Amino acid sequence: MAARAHGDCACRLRVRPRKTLACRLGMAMMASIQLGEDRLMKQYCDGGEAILEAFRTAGCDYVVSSPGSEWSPVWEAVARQKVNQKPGPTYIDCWHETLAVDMAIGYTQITGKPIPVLLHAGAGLLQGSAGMHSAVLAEVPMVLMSGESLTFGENPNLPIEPQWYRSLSIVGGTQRLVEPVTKWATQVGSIHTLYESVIRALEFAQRTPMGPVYLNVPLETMLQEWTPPANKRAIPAPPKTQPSPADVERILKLISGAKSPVILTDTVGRDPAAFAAIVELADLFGIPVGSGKSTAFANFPKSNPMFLGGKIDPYLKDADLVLLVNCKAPWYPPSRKPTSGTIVAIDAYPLKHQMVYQTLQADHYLEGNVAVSLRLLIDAAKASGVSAQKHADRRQRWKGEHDKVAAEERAAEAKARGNSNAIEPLAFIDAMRQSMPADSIYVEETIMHSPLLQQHLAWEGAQSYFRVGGGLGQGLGMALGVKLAAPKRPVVAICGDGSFLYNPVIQALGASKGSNLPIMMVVMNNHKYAAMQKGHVHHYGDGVAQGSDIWHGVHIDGPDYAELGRPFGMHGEKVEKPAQLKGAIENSLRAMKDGKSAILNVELTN
Ligand SMILES: Cc1ncc(C[n+]2csc(CCOP(=O)(O)OP(=O)(O)O)c2C)c(N)n1
Ligand SMILES: [Mg+2]
Repeated sequence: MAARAHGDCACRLRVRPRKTLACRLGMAMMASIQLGEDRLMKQYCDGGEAILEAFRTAGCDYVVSSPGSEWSPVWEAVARQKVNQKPGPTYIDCWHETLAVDMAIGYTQITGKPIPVLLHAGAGLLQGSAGMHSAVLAEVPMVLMSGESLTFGENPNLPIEPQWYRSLSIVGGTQRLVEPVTKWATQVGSIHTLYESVIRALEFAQRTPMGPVYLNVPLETMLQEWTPPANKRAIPAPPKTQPSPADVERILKLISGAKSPVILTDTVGRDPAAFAAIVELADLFGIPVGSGKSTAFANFPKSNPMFLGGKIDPYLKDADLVLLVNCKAPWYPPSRKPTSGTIVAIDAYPLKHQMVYQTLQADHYLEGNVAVSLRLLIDAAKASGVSAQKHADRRQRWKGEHDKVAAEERAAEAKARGNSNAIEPLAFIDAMRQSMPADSIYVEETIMHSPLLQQHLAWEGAQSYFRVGGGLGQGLGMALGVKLAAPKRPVVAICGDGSFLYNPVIQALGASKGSNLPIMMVVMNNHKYAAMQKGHVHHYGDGVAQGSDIWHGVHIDGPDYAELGRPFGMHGEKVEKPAQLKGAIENSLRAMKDGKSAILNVELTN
């Protein structure tokens, strides 16, 4: 226990009121720097240094935090890092915990690298827990930390501030609060285990199943003297797991023997290498690729002839083989698979601990890093003589279907454009198709408009689209994290009006300005929680609410969202007529080039 570890401390000094806490503890000072006559800065070597050194060793680019009084040891270490001109992570302060966690998610979705997130005690964890839930669902590697006290001021040599006694503590430890929304959560009870615990957490979060790891680091642990390890090692990248050659051979046989195979995927585009591999596999065998119902990434180039996106369903019935590539919940109800064909689940981790119930109806699994698994299938297929010519007919057939779907999409867009009085949702999406640069990244947090956005937004490359999952209110933070990781690409957060209002909006605008992260925010404004109305009618189609038009949980009497950026010097436009769309998007792109975020409040017909 940390309390005992503190008792073990070599500190025997009497408390003297004017001495610093660290002096009283006898904490190690690496050196002192004289900054003029009366400014002597003491350089401590304590738990704060251990934590920052672990971040440095693991190559973390950033630390994101929302402050709490346990973090002075780390703030002191970050200040030392700067004064000593030592390379290390950049520290970002956020005004809200949800924002801090979501920025880390967005950053990691692009880079694959975790960002440590420092939150406050139990209260900060609870505020950030929606983001943790999302990170668990999306298998985003992340390390979260917060603190507690173990001595509550009873140690005369360690006058811990009284708030830890009065209101901050959680019975049983803060880790209890986040156990269901993290992959692993524990307390670090000793300065002797702190450095390696942080390193391990950063490594552990990146192992399958990837996810958020939480460390509760008591103040008493962080305030102790720390001796850096003599045997410091560089942290290796996580190895890529792969399926056995026998499994690869078995699945290749099924693919080679299938007459009408289909691929369904939700998240293969998480890894650009897997995105490239699935394109090659689909092309080699002439297999159409459809979007699963939990699509959260750009998984396939929109213009590729093998892509059918959300229009795959009619073809599932006749599929004799369905490859579920990163597709965790392909049909509903779960047991009612739409085909009598063989089901193969290809995933690093197909059976998800974070799902209460799941059945993939899988006949075979191919487990291991998905990019590696797909590449092994492609290489084995090529080695066995499968060439582009072999499935030319099938490829031609699916190109025909793809072209048909694309023609329907263009026709629907033209029809929506035809309404010159009011903005139909598809007319807005069409304007984005026309005006946004090809390298744009969309972070989408809408509900009823989501299928339309997924189908009609244009993208070709990996990491062009991210859907926020788990709970509303996270799109802005995620978009800011994406921008942090991809500063050269235009980043757009597209939210429903209801979804936008769940976000910590002021805090996100502050982070955009403070960290120089110009993004475009679009509110698809139908003035309601349309999904709630749909759900109500689903269960009470002949009920009183429907009959009397008395709705609850539906209408939103929101402000003009475009005005909200004004105190931050941002661009904002209320877009009420279709003719304004193009100009508003171009103005926003210009604002972003000038380093300013933009908010578009797009008034929609529905
Ligand atoms: C944190 C959180 N609270 C509540 C909900 C429940 N919820 C799901 S969809 C929705 C409505 C969202 O409204 P909007 O973004 O305007 O989309 P629309 O329904 O109009 O398409 C709500 C409240 C949720 N998903 N997450
Ligand atoms: Mg709405």
